[in-house]
Amino acid sequence: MSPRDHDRDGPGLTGEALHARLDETWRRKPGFVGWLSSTDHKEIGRRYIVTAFVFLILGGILALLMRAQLARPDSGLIDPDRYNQIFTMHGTTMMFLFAVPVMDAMAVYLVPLMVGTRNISFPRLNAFSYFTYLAGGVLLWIAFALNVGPDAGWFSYVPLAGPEFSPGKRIDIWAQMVTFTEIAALAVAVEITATILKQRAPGMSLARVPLFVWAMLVVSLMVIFSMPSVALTSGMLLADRTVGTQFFNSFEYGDSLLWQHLFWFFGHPEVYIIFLPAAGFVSEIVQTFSRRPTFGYSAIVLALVGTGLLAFGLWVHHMFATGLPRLGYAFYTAASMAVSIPAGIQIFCWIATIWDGRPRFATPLLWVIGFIITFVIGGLTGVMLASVPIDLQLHDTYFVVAHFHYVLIGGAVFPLLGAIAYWFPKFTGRMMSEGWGKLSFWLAFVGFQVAFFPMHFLGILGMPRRVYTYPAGLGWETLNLVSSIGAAAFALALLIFVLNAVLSLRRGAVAGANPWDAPGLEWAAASPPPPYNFPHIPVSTSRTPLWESDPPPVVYGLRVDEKELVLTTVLEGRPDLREPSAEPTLWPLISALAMTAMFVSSIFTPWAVAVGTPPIAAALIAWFWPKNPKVSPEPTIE
Ligand code: HEM
Ligand SMILES: [Cu+2]
Repeated sequence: MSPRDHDRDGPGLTGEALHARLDETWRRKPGFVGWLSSTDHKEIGRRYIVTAFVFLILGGILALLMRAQLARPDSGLIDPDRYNQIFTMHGTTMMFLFAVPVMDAMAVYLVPLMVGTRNISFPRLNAFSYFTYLAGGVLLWIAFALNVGPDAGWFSYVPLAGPEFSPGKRIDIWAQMVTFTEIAALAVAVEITATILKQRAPGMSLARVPLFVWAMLVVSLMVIFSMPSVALTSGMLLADRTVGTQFFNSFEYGDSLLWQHLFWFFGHPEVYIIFLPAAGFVSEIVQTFSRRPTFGYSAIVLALVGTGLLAFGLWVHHMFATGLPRLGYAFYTAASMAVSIPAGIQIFCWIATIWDGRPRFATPLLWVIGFIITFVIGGLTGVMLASVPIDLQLHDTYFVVAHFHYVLIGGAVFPLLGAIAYWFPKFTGRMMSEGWGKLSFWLAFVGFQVAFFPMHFLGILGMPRRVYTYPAGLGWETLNLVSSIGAAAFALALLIFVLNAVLSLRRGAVAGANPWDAPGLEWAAASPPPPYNFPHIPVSTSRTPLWESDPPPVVYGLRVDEKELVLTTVLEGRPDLREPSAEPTLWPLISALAMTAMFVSSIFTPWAVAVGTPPIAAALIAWFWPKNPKVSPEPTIE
């Protein structure tokens, strides 16, 4: 027997022998260095998820501080300067360090499993992206602890954020942190796109791709088109502040509105970059717990794509109060209202699925129902704000704060928590407690409404956002107090959720591979999946493969002594090539460190760019240095 025959998986090599062989090939190196150099998408995804939740908790603590300050009129708990830092840090943390990264993180973990492959494409870039994200977040929070936290709001409008009105380092740090997180998000977008287009299991034609995966494909393309805009604009801001360019200075032929255009060209799609993955979670959860395929698959895919396209046509609705040409008002109002159509289509499809199925009201489905109710309210206030006269009235009041928390928390955090409860057994091998899960859901749902519904009225009564206090006698006292109590209840619910997750890690019931009787390929892997995900690459037979046959049919013939992947054709998912997946290495970490050194010191001197670039280049060259060229992959699988 030639060594080659021996080193393939096949009908002969099964059970323990196969597992041991694959484990040896795919397992990462032991110890701390092994941990730092890991390129396993599950390990990086898990790290990413945990880190994002840490930022959620930090951002949540800031939210509670604000609500404590606003609970009573004329409160002196927090001084105005700290308050400015706190709301800016809260918004920045939630958007840049929690909401987008957590969706990326879920995708990094889930997409390879859902499409039936052994690792994400570009696994080293994946490791790199986590470290850059972490560096950006740590930079921001260290600065905040040192009282140099940014204070110009999470969208840092110029001229307030410009050199004249924001001297010091606060805004520079904000601008660099944005760049870090955008690099991370772009890296993940590229990996996810390539994984979805080229690494799907044999048989998974585009018409069989799970809806969460579809959502992530659309989101990744949106990231690729929108993130450069914010990275560019934060770079221009930094240049204005450090080397005296005048991009945003209207007195020197710059244009301060340019900031808003470039920022919201990213900032509006960002909302859908957060919402569409959540919609993907919902489609998966609804399907499993209604025990029937999601109603209207093609309609949902079209809705996802439609949202992705429309989202780029309405950034200007954030700028209605700046004074625009009349035709602009009409166009962007129409586009803003039109984007509710694809959302509506999806909502009707989900309701139809539940209606027509045999629903089992486990916690994940409860979160979805809470999501539908809350998100619809947020959508309705969104349509109101899309109308220019109403927006001019309510602009920068608490009505807007109510609206965006309805869509961000209702539209993304609720589905996310449902998704964690749903995939928790896959992540950890254990079930989360249903009792504590239901308690956390009900407390969160009620607490959320109590916290944020009154803000609509506060806004209509004229309470502006971003004020650190207000005088008594304006009729705002009771509503603010109620809102703060609701916020505390909501925070308690999140705490219970997190505790439930932590305790279930040890004490939860052992799950098995497919505890919910779910149809997706990720449930064909063990729980938690081994480093190689699947002992044999599964074949997709329909949109709900495990409802056709569990375990699914598999292909044979991959090497077991090398990290080999199957590449398939973009449209039909026919097996095409075998390709080695990159080995783990420390170079992504070293590159990220070199980049961090350059970015952080460039806040202090522009020379850092010149001095800091060669080390980055050296690290990248080492990273991509070709070594032990692999046996060239054979073109087909037999
Ligand atoms: C316990 C839950 C939360 C509470 C009580 C809360 C409360 C608040 C408050 C009081 C403000 C300041 C409003 C102002 O003065 O203008 C605010 C702003 C904001 N929140 Fe939250 N929030 C929560 C969760 C979230 C989450 C989960 C997200 C995003 C995923 C988020 C995103 C934002 C953003 C983007 C801002 C704007 C910040 C700025 O104006 O610069 N919040 N929130
Ligand atoms: Cu918008």
